[in-house]
Amino acid sequence: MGPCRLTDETQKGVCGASRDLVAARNLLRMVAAGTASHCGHAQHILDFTGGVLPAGHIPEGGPGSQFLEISEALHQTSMGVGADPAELLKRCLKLSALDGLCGLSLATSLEDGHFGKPAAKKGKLNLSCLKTGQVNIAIHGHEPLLVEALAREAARHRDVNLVGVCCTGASLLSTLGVPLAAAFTLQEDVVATGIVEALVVDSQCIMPSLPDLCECFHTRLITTSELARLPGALHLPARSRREAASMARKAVEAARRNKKNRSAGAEKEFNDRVEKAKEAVVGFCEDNINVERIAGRLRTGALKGIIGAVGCVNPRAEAAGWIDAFRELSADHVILTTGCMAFELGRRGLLDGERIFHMGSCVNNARIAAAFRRLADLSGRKMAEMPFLVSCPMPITEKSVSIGLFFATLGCDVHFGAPFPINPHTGAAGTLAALLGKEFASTAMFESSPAAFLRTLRSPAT
Ligand code: BF8
Repeated sequence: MGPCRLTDETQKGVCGASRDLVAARNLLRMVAAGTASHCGHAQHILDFTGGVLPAGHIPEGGPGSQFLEISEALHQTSMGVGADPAELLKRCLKLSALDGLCGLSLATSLEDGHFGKPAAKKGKLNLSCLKTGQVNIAIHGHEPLLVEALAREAARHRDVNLVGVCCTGASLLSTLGVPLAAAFTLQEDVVATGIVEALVVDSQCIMPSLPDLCECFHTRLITTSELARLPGALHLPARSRREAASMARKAVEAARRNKKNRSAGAEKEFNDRVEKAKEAVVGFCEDNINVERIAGRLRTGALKGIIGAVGCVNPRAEAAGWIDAFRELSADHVILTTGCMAFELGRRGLLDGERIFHMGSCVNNARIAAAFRRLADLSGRKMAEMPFLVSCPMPITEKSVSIGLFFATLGCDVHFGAPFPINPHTGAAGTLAALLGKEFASTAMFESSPAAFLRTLRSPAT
Protein backbone atom coordinates (compact mmCIF):
# COMPACT_ATOMS: atom_id res chain seq x y z
CA MET A 1 0.00 0.00 0.00
CA GLY A 2 1.88 2.99 -1.29
CA PRO A 3 3.72 4.96 -2.26
CA CYS A 4 1.96 4.72 -5.62
CA ARG A 5 4.84 4.09 -7.99
CA LEU A 6 3.82 1.61 -10.64
CA THR A 7 6.41 1.03 -13.30
CA ASP A 8 4.81 -1.68 -15.39
CA GLU A 9 1.80 -1.19 -17.64
CA THR A 10 0.17 -4.37 -16.43
CA GLN A 11 0.87 -3.81 -12.74
CA LYS A 12 -1.83 -2.61 -10.35
CA GLY A 13 -1.57 -1.37 -6.79
CA VAL A 14 -3.01 -3.37 -3.91
CA CYS A 15 -6.02 -1.05 -4.05
CA GLY A 16 -6.44 -1.80 -7.76
CA ALA A 17 -5.12 1.51 -9.09
CA SER A 18 -3.56 1.19 -12.55
CA ARG A 19 -0.46 2.98 -13.76
CA ASP A 20 -2.67 5.31 -15.80
CA LEU A 21 -4.75 6.20 -12.78
CA VAL A 22 -1.65 6.96 -10.70
CA ALA A 23 -0.18 9.06 -13.53
CA ALA A 24 -3.42 11.04 -14.00
CA ARG A 25 -3.82 11.53 -10.26
CA ASN A 26 -0.26 12.79 -9.88
CA LEU A 27 -0.69 15.22 -12.77
CA LEU A 28 -3.90 16.59 -11.25
CA ARG A 29 -2.19 17.04 -7.86
CA MET A 30 0.58 18.97 -9.61
CA VAL A 31 -1.84 21.15 -11.53
CA ALA A 32 -3.87 21.80 -8.36
CA ALA A 33 -0.71 22.94 -6.53
CA GLY A 34 0.33 25.16 -9.43
CA THR A 35 -3.13 26.67 -9.74
CA ALA A 36 -3.32 27.19 -5.96
CA SER A 37 0.02 29.05 -6.05
CA HIS A 38 -1.04 31.43 -8.80
CA CYS A 39 -4.60 31.94 -7.56
CA GLY A 40 -3.33 32.42 -4.00
CA HIS A 41 -0.79 34.95 -5.26
CA ALA A 42 -3.54 36.85 -7.13
CA GLN A 43 -5.78 36.75 -4.05
CA HIS A 44 -3.01 38.22 -1.88
CA ILE A 45 -2.62 41.11 -4.30
CA LEU A 46 -6.38 41.55 -4.45
CA ASP A 47 -6.56 41.73 -0.64
CA PHE A 48 -3.59 44.11 -0.58
CA THR A 49 -5.15 46.46 -3.12
CA GLY A 50 -8.59 46.58 -1.53
CA GLY A 51 -10.44 43.61 -3.00
CA VAL A 52 -11.88 45.15 -6.18
CA LEU A 53 -11.83 42.62 -9.03
CA PRO A 54 -10.88 44.06 -12.43
CA ALA A 55 -13.48 43.55 -15.18
CA GLY A 56 -13.44 40.15 -16.86
CA HIS A 57 -11.97 38.25 -13.92
CA ILE A 58 -15.06 36.66 -12.39
CA PRO A 59 -14.91 32.89 -12.80
CA GLU A 60 -18.07 31.11 -13.93
CA GLY A 61 -18.93 30.04 -10.41
CA GLY A 62 -18.49 33.54 -8.94
CA PRO A 63 -15.61 35.23 -7.10
CA GLY A 64 -13.54 32.76 -5.10
CA SER A 65 -14.99 29.67 -6.79
CA GLN A 66 -11.50 28.83 -8.15
CA PHE A 67 -10.51 27.84 -4.62
CA LEU A 68 -13.43 25.41 -4.41
CA GLU A 69 -12.29 23.91 -7.74
CA ILE A 70 -8.79 23.41 -6.34
CA SER A 71 -10.21 21.80 -3.23
CA GLU A 72 -12.45 19.52 -5.32
CA ALA A 73 -9.45 18.43 -7.38
CA LEU A 74 -7.51 17.49 -4.24
CA HIS A 75 -10.58 15.66 -2.94
CA GLN A 76 -10.94 13.82 -6.24
CA THR A 77 -7.32 12.67 -6.08
CA SER A 78 -7.46 11.39 -2.53
CA MET A 79 -7.59 7.66 -1.80
CA GLY A 80 -10.63 5.92 -3.21
CA VAL A 81 -12.32 8.87 -4.92
CA GLY A 82 -11.70 9.50 -8.65
CA ALA A 83 -10.67 6.28 -10.40
CA ASP A 84 -11.30 7.18 -14.04
CA PRO A 85 -8.08 8.62 -15.51
CA ALA A 86 -9.97 10.50 -18.25
CA GLU A 87 -12.11 12.35 -15.71
CA LEU A 88 -9.05 13.32 -13.68
CA LEU A 89 -7.32 14.58 -16.81
CA LYS A 90 -10.38 16.63 -17.79
CA ARG A 91 -10.20 18.30 -14.42
CA CYS A 92 -6.49 19.00 -15.00
CA LEU A 93 -7.43 21.00 -18.06
CA LYS A 94 -10.31 22.78 -16.35
CA LEU A 95 -8.01 23.79 -13.49
CA SER A 96 -5.27 24.91 -15.86
CA ALA A 97 -7.75 27.15 -17.68
CA LEU A 98 -8.79 28.56 -14.29
CA ASP A 99 -5.13 29.10 -13.46
CA GLY A 100 -4.87 31.29 -16.56
CA LEU A 101 -7.94 33.34 -15.68
CA CYS A 102 -7.88 33.57 -11.88
CA GLY A 103 -4.13 33.20 -11.37
CA LEU A 104 -1.89 34.50 -14.15
CA SER A 105 -4.24 36.96 -15.76
CA LEU A 106 -5.76 38.30 -12.53
CA ALA A 107 -2.35 38.71 -10.86
CA THR A 108 -1.02 40.49 -13.95
CA SER A 109 -4.02 42.85 -14.21
CA LEU A 110 -3.68 43.72 -10.53
CA GLU A 111 0.06 44.29 -10.91
CA ASP A 112 -0.66 46.56 -13.87
CA GLY A 113 -3.25 48.42 -11.78
CA HIS A 114 -0.61 48.93 -9.11
CA PHE A 115 2.50 49.69 -11.19
CA GLY A 116 0.99 50.62 -14.57
CA LYS A 117 1.65 48.64 -17.76
CA PRO A 118 5.36 48.06 -18.28
CA ALA A 119 7.26 50.19 -20.78
CA ALA A 120 10.29 49.00 -22.76
CA LYS A 121 13.52 50.03 -21.09
CA LYS A 122 17.13 49.03 -20.60
CA GLY A 123 17.77 46.79 -17.63
CA LYS A 124 20.70 45.07 -15.96
CA LEU A 125 21.08 41.44 -15.00
CA ASN A 126 23.30 39.18 -12.92
CA LEU A 127 25.19 39.39 -9.63
CA SER A 128 27.14 42.45 -10.70
CA CYS A 129 23.98 44.45 -9.94
CA LEU A 130 25.15 44.30 -6.31
CA LYS A 131 27.36 47.24 -5.29
CA THR A 132 30.29 46.95 -2.92
CA GLY A 133 30.09 50.61 -1.92
CA GLN A 134 26.44 50.44 -0.93
CA VAL A 135 24.06 48.68 1.44
CA ASN A 136 22.58 45.88 -0.69
CA ILE A 137 19.01 44.72 -0.22
CA ALA A 138 17.68 41.83 -2.33
CA ILE A 139 13.97 41.18 -2.71
CA HIS A 140 12.97 37.65 -3.62
CA GLY A 141 9.79 35.69 -4.27
CA HIS A 142 6.71 36.22 -6.43
CA GLU A 143 4.38 38.84 -5.00
CA PRO A 144 5.85 42.23 -5.87
CA LEU A 145 3.02 44.20 -4.25
CA LEU A 146 5.14 45.14 -1.26
CA VAL A 147 8.08 46.17 -3.33
CA GLU A 148 6.86 49.54 -4.37
CA ALA A 149 7.13 50.62 -0.73
CA LEU A 150 10.59 49.10 -0.41
CA ALA A 151 11.75 50.60 -3.70
CA ARG A 152 10.47 54.03 -2.60
CA GLU A 153 12.12 53.71 0.79
CA ALA A 154 15.40 52.48 -0.73
CA ALA A 155 15.41 55.44 -3.15
CA ARG A 156 15.37 57.85 -0.17
CA HIS A 157 18.79 56.55 0.90
CA ARG A 158 21.72 57.19 -1.44
CA ASP A 159 23.70 54.43 0.25
CA VAL A 160 21.08 51.73 -0.47
CA ASN A 161 21.05 49.50 -3.58
CA LEU A 162 17.93 47.39 -4.23
CA VAL A 163 18.09 44.31 -6.48
CA GLY A 164 15.59 41.60 -7.39
CA VAL A 165 15.67 37.80 -7.40
CA CYS A 166 13.34 35.28 -9.09
CA CYS A 167 9.88 36.40 -10.19
CA THR A 168 9.45 39.31 -7.78
CA GLY A 169 12.71 40.46 -9.36
CA ALA A 170 11.54 39.80 -12.94
CA SER A 171 8.37 41.76 -12.27
CA LEU A 172 10.31 44.67 -10.71
CA LEU A 173 12.74 44.71 -13.58
CA SER A 174 9.84 45.02 -16.04
CA THR A 175 7.91 47.62 -14.10
CA LEU A 176 10.38 49.73 -12.11
CA GLY A 177 13.64 48.81 -13.86
CA VAL A 178 15.15 47.38 -10.64
CA PRO A 179 18.22 45.30 -11.63
CA LEU A 180 17.76 41.52 -11.49
CA ALA A 181 20.57 39.80 -9.60
CA ALA A 182 19.52 36.18 -9.96
CA ALA A 183 16.81 33.65 -10.69
CA PHE A 184 15.83 30.54 -8.74
CA THR A 185 18.98 28.46 -9.11
CA LEU A 186 21.32 31.34 -8.24
CA GLN A 187 19.43 32.66 -5.19
CA GLU A 188 22.01 31.17 -2.81
CA ASP A 189 24.82 32.86 -4.74
CA VAL A 190 23.28 36.23 -3.89
CA VAL A 191 23.85 35.58 -0.18
CA ALA A 192 27.20 33.89 -0.82
CA THR A 193 28.62 37.10 -2.32
CA GLY A 194 28.93 38.24 1.30
CA ILE A 195 27.85 41.76 0.43
CA VAL A 196 24.07 41.52 0.87
CA GLU A 197 22.85 43.15 4.08
CA ALA A 198 19.21 42.03 3.86
CA LEU A 199 17.29 39.46 1.85
CA VAL A 200 13.57 40.24 1.93
CA VAL A 201 11.41 37.33 0.77
CA ASP A 202 7.71 37.11 0.07
CA SER A 203 6.46 33.78 -1.28
CA GLN A 204 7.27 30.84 -3.61
CA CYS A 205 10.56 29.41 -4.94
CA ILE A 206 12.37 30.48 -1.77
CA MET A 207 14.91 27.79 -0.92
CA PRO A 208 14.60 26.39 2.61
CA SER A 209 18.41 26.50 2.63
CA LEU A 210 18.40 30.29 3.01
CA PRO A 211 18.22 30.47 6.83
CA ASP A 212 21.25 28.17 7.19
CA LEU A 213 23.09 30.01 4.46
CA CYS A 214 22.37 33.45 5.92
CA GLU A 215 23.81 32.22 9.22
CA CYS A 216 27.09 31.56 7.44
CA PHE A 217 27.20 35.16 6.22
CA HIS A 218 25.99 38.41 7.74
CA THR A 219 22.80 38.65 5.63
CA ARG A 220 19.64 39.51 7.58
CA LEU A 221 16.79 37.32 6.35
CA ILE A 222 13.37 39.01 6.44
CA THR A 223 10.05 37.31 5.69
CA THR A 224 6.90 39.19 4.76
CA SER A 225 4.30 36.47 4.10
CA GLU A 226 2.54 34.34 6.71
CA LEU A 227 2.67 31.40 4.30
CA ALA A 228 6.40 31.52 3.75
CA ARG A 229 7.82 31.99 7.25
CA LEU A 230 11.41 30.77 7.67
CA PRO A 231 12.99 29.71 10.96
CA GLY A 232 15.13 32.40 12.55
CA ALA A 233 14.07 35.12 10.09
CA LEU A 234 12.86 38.56 11.11
CA HIS A 235 9.16 38.60 10.22
CA LEU A 236 7.76 41.90 8.97
CA PRO A 237 4.28 41.27 7.53
CA ALA A 238 3.18 43.22 4.45
CA ARG A 239 -0.51 42.46 4.03
CA SER A 240 -1.61 46.04 3.42
CA ARG A 241 -0.10 49.27 2.12
CA ARG A 242 0.37 50.47 5.70
CA GLU A 243 2.14 47.30 6.76
CA ALA A 244 4.25 47.37 3.59
CA ALA A 245 5.39 50.93 4.29
CA SER A 246 6.35 49.99 7.85
CA MET A 247 8.10 46.80 6.66
CA ALA A 248 10.05 48.83 4.09
CA ARG A 249 11.28 51.32 6.71
CA LYS A 250 12.30 48.58 9.13
CA ALA A 251 13.96 46.46 6.42
CA VAL A 252 16.05 49.40 5.19
CA GLU A 253 17.02 50.30 8.78
CA ALA A 254 18.00 46.71 9.55
CA ALA A 255 20.06 46.48 6.37
CA ARG A 256 21.86 49.80 6.98
CA ARG A 257 22.70 48.78 10.54
CA ASN A 258 24.01 45.47 9.26
CA LYS A 259 26.58 46.80 6.76
CA LYS A 260 29.26 47.03 9.44
CA ASN A 261 29.04 43.24 9.78
CA ARG A 262 30.29 42.54 6.23
CA SER A 263 33.32 40.33 6.53
CA ALA A 264 36.70 41.81 5.69
CA GLY A 265 37.71 40.75 2.23
CA ALA A 266 34.15 40.12 0.94
CA GLU A 267 34.18 43.24 -1.24
CA LYS A 268 37.53 42.49 -2.81
CA GLU A 269 36.56 38.90 -3.48
CA PHE A 270 33.30 40.06 -5.05
CA ASN A 271 35.03 42.61 -7.28
CA ASP A 272 37.66 40.07 -8.34
CA ARG A 273 35.17 37.38 -9.24
CA VAL A 274 31.99 38.99 -10.47
CA GLU A 275 31.14 39.07 -14.16
CA LYS A 276 30.27 42.34 -15.87
CA ALA A 277 26.55 43.23 -15.73
CA LYS A 278 24.57 42.15 -18.80
CA GLU A 279 22.47 44.80 -20.44
CA ALA A 280 19.03 43.75 -21.57
CA VAL A 281 15.96 45.34 -23.09
CA VAL A 282 13.02 44.57 -20.82
CA GLY A 283 9.49 45.73 -20.03
CA PHE A 284 7.48 44.18 -22.85
CA CYS A 285 3.80 43.35 -22.89
CA GLU A 286 1.11 42.80 -25.51
CA ASP A 287 0.79 46.60 -25.93
CA ASN A 288 4.38 47.37 -26.86
CA ILE A 289 5.60 44.48 -28.95
CA ASN A 290 4.85 45.31 -32.55
CA VAL A 291 2.13 42.73 -33.18
CA GLU A 292 1.23 44.22 -36.59
CA ARG A 293 4.79 43.79 -37.81
CA ILE A 294 5.02 40.28 -36.36
CA ALA A 295 1.69 39.29 -37.96
CA GLY A 296 2.93 40.70 -41.29
CA ARG A 297 6.18 38.73 -41.08
CA LEU A 298 4.22 35.58 -40.26
CA ARG A 299 2.08 36.18 -43.37
CA THR A 300 5.07 36.55 -45.67
CA GLY A 301 6.81 33.51 -44.16
CA ALA A 302 9.76 35.57 -42.88
CA LEU A 303 8.80 34.24 -39.47
CA LYS A 304 7.96 30.59 -38.97
CA GLY A 305 6.28 31.05 -35.61
CA ILE A 306 6.20 32.49 -32.11
CA ILE A 307 7.63 30.58 -29.18
CA GLY A 308 6.92 31.25 -25.52
CA ALA A 309 10.09 30.14 -23.66
CA VAL A 310 8.81 29.80 -20.12
CA GLY A 311 9.30 28.22 -16.73
CA CYS A 312 12.14 27.03 -14.60
CA VAL A 313 15.81 26.26 -15.14
CA ASN A 314 16.85 22.96 -13.65
CA PRO A 315 20.52 22.47 -12.84
CA ARG A 316 20.08 18.77 -13.63
CA ALA A 317 19.03 19.59 -17.20
CA GLU A 318 21.04 20.78 -20.14
CA ALA A 319 20.27 24.49 -19.64
CA ALA A 320 22.95 25.74 -22.03
CA GLY A 321 21.64 23.40 -24.74
CA TRP A 322 18.14 24.83 -24.37
CA ILE A 323 19.43 28.39 -24.51
CA ASP A 324 21.36 27.56 -27.69
CA ALA A 325 18.21 26.01 -29.16
CA PHE A 326 16.18 29.17 -28.51
CA ARG A 327 19.03 31.33 -29.82
CA GLU A 328 19.02 29.30 -33.03
CA LEU A 329 15.24 29.37 -33.31
CA SER A 330 15.20 33.16 -32.86
CA ALA A 331 16.58 33.43 -36.43
CA ASP A 332 13.10 32.78 -37.79
CA HIS A 333 10.87 32.82 -34.71
CA VAL A 334 9.96 35.53 -32.24
CA ILE A 335 10.71 34.36 -28.70
CA LEU A 336 8.61 35.72 -25.83
CA THR A 337 10.07 34.79 -22.48
CA THR A 338 9.34 34.99 -18.75
CA GLY A 339 10.54 33.81 -15.34
CA CYS A 340 13.79 31.90 -14.93
CA MET A 341 14.08 31.18 -18.65
CA ALA A 342 14.10 34.93 -19.30
CA PHE A 343 16.90 35.44 -16.77
CA GLU A 344 18.90 32.62 -18.33
CA LEU A 345 18.53 34.15 -21.81
CA GLY A 346 19.33 37.59 -20.35
CA ARG A 347 22.52 36.60 -18.63
CA ARG A 348 23.80 35.42 -21.98
CA GLY A 349 23.00 38.83 -23.46
CA LEU A 350 20.10 37.56 -25.60
CA LEU A 351 17.26 39.83 -24.42
CA ASP A 352 17.52 42.21 -27.35
CA GLY A 353 13.89 43.34 -27.61
CA GLU A 354 14.03 42.58 -31.32
CA ARG A 355 13.92 38.82 -31.59
CA ILE A 356 13.71 37.84 -27.91
CA PHE A 357 11.35 39.79 -25.67
CA HIS A 358 11.34 39.83 -21.85
CA MET A 359 7.67 39.69 -20.81
CA GLY A 360 8.18 39.61 -17.02
CA SER A 361 7.54 37.07 -14.28
CA CYS A 362 5.81 33.69 -14.49
CA VAL A 363 2.35 35.11 -13.73
CA ASN A 364 3.12 37.58 -16.53
CA ASN A 365 2.75 34.64 -18.91
CA ALA A 366 -0.70 36.23 -19.16
CA ARG A 367 1.08 38.83 -21.32
CA ILE A 368 2.26 36.10 -23.71
CA ALA A 369 -1.30 34.74 -23.87
CA ALA A 370 -2.62 38.26 -24.59
CA ALA A 371 0.00 38.78 -27.33
CA PHE A 372 -0.97 35.43 -28.89
CA ARG A 373 -4.63 36.48 -28.81
CA ARG A 374 -3.85 39.77 -30.57
CA LEU A 375 -1.76 38.05 -33.22
CA ALA A 376 -4.52 35.50 -33.88
CA ASP A 377 -7.15 38.26 -34.11
CA LEU A 378 -4.98 40.30 -36.48
CA SER A 379 -4.50 37.24 -38.66
CA GLY A 380 -8.23 36.45 -38.62
CA ARG A 381 -7.48 32.96 -37.34
CA LYS A 382 -8.15 30.87 -34.28
CA MET A 383 -5.37 30.47 -31.74
CA ALA A 384 -5.03 26.78 -32.67
CA GLU A 385 -4.47 27.72 -36.31
CA MET A 386 -1.51 29.95 -35.47
CA PRO A 387 2.12 28.72 -35.36
CA PHE A 388 2.40 29.18 -31.59
CA LEU A 389 4.40 26.94 -29.28
CA VAL A 390 4.94 27.31 -25.56
CA SER A 391 8.07 25.52 -24.39
CA CYS A 392 8.79 24.74 -20.79
CA PRO A 393 12.03 22.79 -21.18
CA MET A 394 13.01 22.27 -17.52
CA PRO A 395 9.88 22.25 -15.35
CA ILE A 396 10.82 22.05 -11.67
CA THR A 397 7.69 23.38 -10.03
CA GLU A 398 4.03 22.47 -10.26
CA LYS A 399 3.42 26.06 -11.37
CA SER A 400 5.19 25.52 -14.66
CA VAL A 401 2.98 22.48 -15.34
CA SER A 402 -0.29 24.36 -14.86
CA ILE A 403 1.08 27.23 -16.97
CA GLY A 404 1.96 24.88 -19.83
CA LEU A 405 -1.43 23.19 -19.76
CA PHE A 406 -3.16 26.59 -19.56
CA PHE A 407 -1.60 27.47 -22.92
CA ALA A 408 -2.71 24.09 -24.27
CA THR A 409 -6.31 24.95 -23.32
CA LEU A 410 -5.97 28.13 -25.40
CA GLY A 411 -5.13 26.01 -28.43
CA CYS A 412 -1.34 26.48 -28.34
CA ASP A 413 0.96 23.54 -28.77
CA VAL A 414 3.02 22.97 -25.67
CA HIS A 415 6.38 21.35 -25.01
CA PHE A 416 7.63 19.98 -21.68
CA GLY A 417 11.19 18.88 -21.09
CA ALA A 418 12.42 16.71 -18.22
CA PRO A 419 11.36 15.99 -15.57
CA PHE A 420 8.19 15.22 -17.53
CA PRO A 421 5.01 16.02 -15.59
CA ILE A 422 3.51 12.78 -16.91
CA ASN A 423 5.23 9.68 -18.27
CA PRO A 424 4.71 10.04 -22.04
CA HIS A 425 4.63 6.25 -22.42
CA THR A 426 1.52 5.78 -20.28
CA GLY A 427 -2.01 5.41 -21.57
CA ALA A 428 -2.83 8.46 -19.44
CA ALA A 429 -0.50 10.58 -21.60
CA GLY A 430 -2.33 9.25 -24.67
CA THR A 431 -5.68 10.17 -23.10
CA LEU A 432 -4.35 13.65 -22.34
CA ALA A 433 -3.20 14.03 -25.96
CA ALA A 434 -6.62 12.89 -27.21
CA LEU A 435 -8.42 15.35 -24.91
CA LEU A 436 -6.18 18.23 -26.00
CA GLY A 437 -6.68 17.39 -29.67
CA LYS A 438 -10.45 16.98 -29.42
CA GLU A 439 -11.32 19.83 -27.06
CA PHE A 440 -8.63 22.43 -27.82
CA ALA A 441 -6.95 21.43 -31.11
CA SER A 442 -3.57 21.53 -29.36
CA THR A 443 -0.76 19.05 -28.82
CA ALA A 444 1.68 18.30 -26.00
CA MET A 445 5.27 17.31 -26.83
CA PHE A 446 7.57 15.67 -24.27
CA GLU A 447 11.24 15.99 -25.19
CA SER A 448 14.24 16.25 -22.92
CA SER A 449 16.91 16.71 -25.59
CA PRO A 450 17.41 20.20 -27.07
CA ALA A 451 18.83 18.66 -30.25
CA ALA A 452 15.82 16.38 -30.75
CA PHE A 453 13.50 19.31 -29.97
CA LEU A 454 15.20 21.37 -32.68
CA ARG A 455 15.00 18.49 -35.14
CA THR A 456 11.27 18.14 -34.49
CA LEU A 457 10.68 21.84 -34.98
CA ARG A 458 12.78 21.89 -38.12
CA SER A 459 11.14 18.82 -39.65
CA PRO A 460 8.92 19.66 -42.63
CA ALA A 461 5.80 18.18 -40.97
CA THR A 462 5.76 20.81 -38.16
O1 BF8 B 1 7.44 31.36 -10.92
S1 BF8 B 1 10.33 29.76 -13.36
S2 BF8 B 1 11.77 28.28 -10.51
S3 BF8 B 1 11.02 31.54 -10.05
S4 BF8 B 1 8.35 28.50 -10.80
FE1 BF8 B 1 10.18 29.43 -9.67
FE2 BF8 B 1 10.16 28.09 -11.92
FE3 BF8 B 1 11.71 30.12 -11.61
FE4 BF8 B 1 9.10 32.19 -10.69
NI1 BF8 B 1 8.25 30.27 -12.26
